[in-house]
Amino acid sequence: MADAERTFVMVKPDGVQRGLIGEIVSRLEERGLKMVGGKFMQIDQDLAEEHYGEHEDKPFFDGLVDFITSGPVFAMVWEGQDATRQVRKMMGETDPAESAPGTIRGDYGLDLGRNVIHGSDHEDPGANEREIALFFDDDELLDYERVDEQWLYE
Ligand code: DAT
Ligand code: MG
Repeated sequence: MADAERTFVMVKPDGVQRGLIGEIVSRLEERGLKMVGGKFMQIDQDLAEEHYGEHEDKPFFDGLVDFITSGPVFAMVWEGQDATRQVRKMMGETDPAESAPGTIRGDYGLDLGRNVIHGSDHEDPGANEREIALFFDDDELLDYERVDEQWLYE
């Protein structure tokens, strides 16, 4: 496998409330990505502010922090070839209204502030590792082989 990497993915509170955890996990699993960590959790204020620190000066920051702390989320780490960029492509655009049908945000969202899923930014080098470390301890991430890997990668 070339470019094997890990990326941070999260079903946001709206996705949890709307019963979309299974659908989102299924899409990533069926694509061939491998879940190596998962945690159903409530994000507190400090973690929210750190996770979204790059947006602290934006007008939507407070609303974003309120939203992401408003209910449980399902935080995950997924591994695979070019995983960060591929997850972003599967998510669609930041605004669900601009996201193509077939993408997660394009199929399950309508509003920018309720866009169902988070994935590390592939255009921000190190964002994946930084976010994984923020949400998971090393011993919460598992190394294992999926039985289909020899059929997924040349
Ligand atoms: P993404 O989640 O696609 O990485 P981002 O990092 O630019 O997008 O922004 C983080 C989240 O903040 C995004 O998922 C939804 C919210 N958001 C972004 N831009 C916004 C805006 N102009 N108004 C309201 N919420 C916004
Ligand atoms: Mg982002």
